[in-house]
This record gives sequence, C-alpha cells and structure tokens, in this order.
Amino acid sequence: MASVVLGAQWGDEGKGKLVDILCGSIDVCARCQGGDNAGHTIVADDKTYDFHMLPSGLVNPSCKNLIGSGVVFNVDSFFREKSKLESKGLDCTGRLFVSSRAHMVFDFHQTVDGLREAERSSSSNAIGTTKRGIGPAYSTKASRSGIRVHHFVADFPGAWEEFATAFRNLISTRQKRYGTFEYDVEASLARYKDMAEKLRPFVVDAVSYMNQALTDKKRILIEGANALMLDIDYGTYPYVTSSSTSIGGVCTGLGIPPSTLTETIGVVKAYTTRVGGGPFPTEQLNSIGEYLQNVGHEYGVTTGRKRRCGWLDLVVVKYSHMINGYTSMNLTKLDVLDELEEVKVAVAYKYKGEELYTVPADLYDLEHVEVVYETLPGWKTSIAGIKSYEELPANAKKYIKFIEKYVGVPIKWIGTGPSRSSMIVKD
Ligand code: 2SA
Ligand code: GDP
Ligand code: MG
Repeated sequence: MASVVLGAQWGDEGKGKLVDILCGSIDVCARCQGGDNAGHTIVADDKTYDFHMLPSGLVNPSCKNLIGSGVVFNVDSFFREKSKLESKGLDCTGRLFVSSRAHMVFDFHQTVDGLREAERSSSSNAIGTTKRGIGPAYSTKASRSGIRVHHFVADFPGAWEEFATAFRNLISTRQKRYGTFEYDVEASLARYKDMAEKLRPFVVDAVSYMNQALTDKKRILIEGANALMLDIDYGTYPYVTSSSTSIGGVCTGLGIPPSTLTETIGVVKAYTTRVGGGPFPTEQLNSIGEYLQNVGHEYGVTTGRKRRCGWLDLVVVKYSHMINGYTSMNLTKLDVLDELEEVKVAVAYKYKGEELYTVPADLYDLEHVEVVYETLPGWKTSIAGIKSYEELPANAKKYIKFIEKYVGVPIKWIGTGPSRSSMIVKD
C-alpha cells in the first residue's frame, strides 16, 4: 500500500519537508514525474539538503529510494547530487535506484529549453522554465524519438553504437529546428560513456521493483514534484511543466495500480507562490507580497529566482482536491503569517456577473476574474516552537478550520518553521 504527497498549488509548498518527516517510517520513497526542475528543501539535524533529481527519502538512512519511469532523468544531476549528499555524510549505497524506462534528459535538451524560451520571450510569452530541459525531454518522449535509461546503459554487442546513432539523430533534428547551436557531439558521447558505466548498477526494472515492494507489504511513499497548477492537463496551460503532476501521474509514472494508493496528502502553503509566468489571481504586487516574499524566504531552490507571492487561493486548492482527492492536508508555512494584522483568503472568483468556484480553462478568463476574498483576523504572535494544535492562538485555529471547512478535507499537519521538528501533528 502506498501514500502519496502532492503539491496543491503552484509548487514549493514544502513537500520535501513532509516527505522527509514521513520517511522516518517508510521503506521505499519513489519519485513518479518531473525531473531536476524540482527543488525540495529539507532541514534536518542542523543540515540543509536540496533535492532536485533524487528522492527526498534519502535523508532517512533506512529508506530506499526509486526514481520512477515517469521521471525525466538527468544523469549529470544524479551523480552531482549524490556526491553532495555523500559529502554531508549520507550514504546512498544500495538504496538508490532508477527505472530503466525513465527517459533521459541530456545537456542539449537544456540548450533547447533556453532556445525555446528565447523564442517565446520575443513574443512576450515566456513560460519562465527552469531551463533544465524538462519540456524538450518530455517532447522527445511524446514524439517517440526519446532515449531511455535502458538504451543508455545497454551492454549487448553494438549497444553503444546504437545509442550513439540515436543521440546524434536527436541533436541533428534539434539543430534543424533551432539552428546549428554549438555542440561537441563526440566529446559529449565520450563523457556520457563513462557515466553509463557508472550508472548501470543503479538501474532496475521499476515495475518489478514496485510490485515486489507492494507484495512484501513494504511501506511506500510517493513524492510528487511541482504541483497541480503546473500539471500539463489541469494546470494553467501553457504556463505549466510538461508532466502529469496530478494523482494520475503517480500510477503512470510508477506502473502501479490505483487500488494500491491508500492515502493522498495535499500540501498547501498558508499563502500562495508561483515561479515563472502565467496567471495568478491572488498575487499581491504590494507590501503584502513583499512581506510574504521576505518573511517566507521565497526564492527558487533550483534557479534562485524570486517567487511571486499572494494570498491563499482556496478556489485553487479546492480545484486541486477535485482532481487529486486528498484524504488529508499539510498546511505549511503558517508561521510566515504570524505578524499580519489580518489575513485574506480567496473564496470565489467573479466573472461576467457570475461567481465561479473553480479554475476556468481559458487563461483569458482567469486573468480577468475579480477575486472574492474573506478576511480573517491575524494572530499577531509567533507560533514558532508550538508543538500541539491546542496551544495555537485562537485566530490561527480559526484560519485552519476555515480552510478545512472550505476544502472539505482535514488538516493533519501544520508547519511552523523550516526544520523537521517544526511540524504540529493534529489528531
Ligand atoms: P519547467 O522547467 O519546464 O518544468 O518549467 C515550467 C513551469 O514550471 C515551473 N516550475 C516550478 N515552479 C516552482 N518550483 C519549481 N521548482 C524549483 C523550486 C524552481 C526554481 O523548488 O524552487 O528554483 O526556480 C518548479 N519547477 C518548474 C516553472 O517555474 C515554470 O513556470
Ligand atoms: P517543495 O518544492 O514543495 O518541497 O518546497 P521547497 O523546498 O521548494 O520550498 C519550501 C521552503 O519553505 C523550503 O525552504 C522549506 O525549508 C521551507 N518550509 C517548509 N515548511 C515550512 C514551514 O512550515 N515554515 C517555514 N517558515 N518554512 C517552511
Ligand atoms: Mg520546490
């Protein structure tokens, strides 16, 4: 049986922290989608870890970690991040695996990501990608010209030449489309050949791996990356990432039946942030936005970009619940609101004289909605260090109850600070 942790907004809700906490009693932590565009921060035992390519379960020494088939896999990031973790004293030996079916992201995918963004910028509609090659890698996957991990590490006679031919073809077709960008194919192939040798011991048949874990009644946690509003189908398309960040991506990305998922936890930040372009109805381009940005330290973990900030949008959270079906929620970063006199929450949108309670598909509509807010009183006191729900200030409890009632899902965890210990577990 497996539990799932998913982002309910535009990402950076604090999924990594919850995954790390839960992994204390988990056997297998698995990533199902996305790539090294993810940025999950964990603060544990006075050390800070940033995860991009690797699953966040690695901080717990007894937890095994799988990069699933739906992930786009960057081998450079894999080894870089692994070394970084090892330099912080975390041993990954025998507990880190990658699916043979995952698609590879190569350095030229990143170049193409930059070129696509430059094209979009010239017509003022840049997505603001992380430039990690995520879109181009999922594009080659969907157009059936992608290269998978098993192609990369194959060792049958002539396998490397077969891989090299596919690799050269990919570059030449990209160069036909984007112009002959500078790229030393042979030098890259030589470099990748060494990496393929190093990677081989980490590669598994993830379908069998997961199936065996389920049969053996292992405790499994699936770590979502990015978030629902960045989903390729249900997010604010085209200002989205290129994977299924919703519950659907969990099953396709890991090759496991939906009936094995027993719990889906939605991670909800107490306000809203977004990195990159696209509509954001509750964005506060004023002192409130600055306050949230500064107090919440809202900077991208992968790119260092400033995150856009605004009030909590419950229309968005409810919409994400309609799709993902949360069984419980983790409200994070509640402490960031500590100093505010009052806190606003979006409860509906008004558009063309009607009230909307869901996110419209057309971005023109979403950009032109008027947000209906409910104003709640602030608590004006620090909640840092509070260990139980009962001890929280009355107005903080009011805020929590308001969210639970609106979404119709209980809040089981409440984040009161970045560290592992700053989490209230509500019964
Ligand atoms: P991409 O690179 O093709 O996936 O970008 C497409 C959109 O998805 C957004 N995106 C993200 N949004 C929030 N956090 C992400 N991870 C990093 C973090 C981001 C960073 O944890 O801070 O460091 O900037 C993430 N990854 C992708 C992206 O902003 C585009 O809007
Ligand atoms: P993720 O992508 O969802 O894992 O989130 P990120 O790691 O990108 O961003 C969340 C940031 O908020 C990280 O710097 C966390 O250390 C921090 N954080 C997580 N939970 C809390 C919390 O409850 N309070 C505060 N103040 N910071 C938190
Ligand atoms: Mg993040």
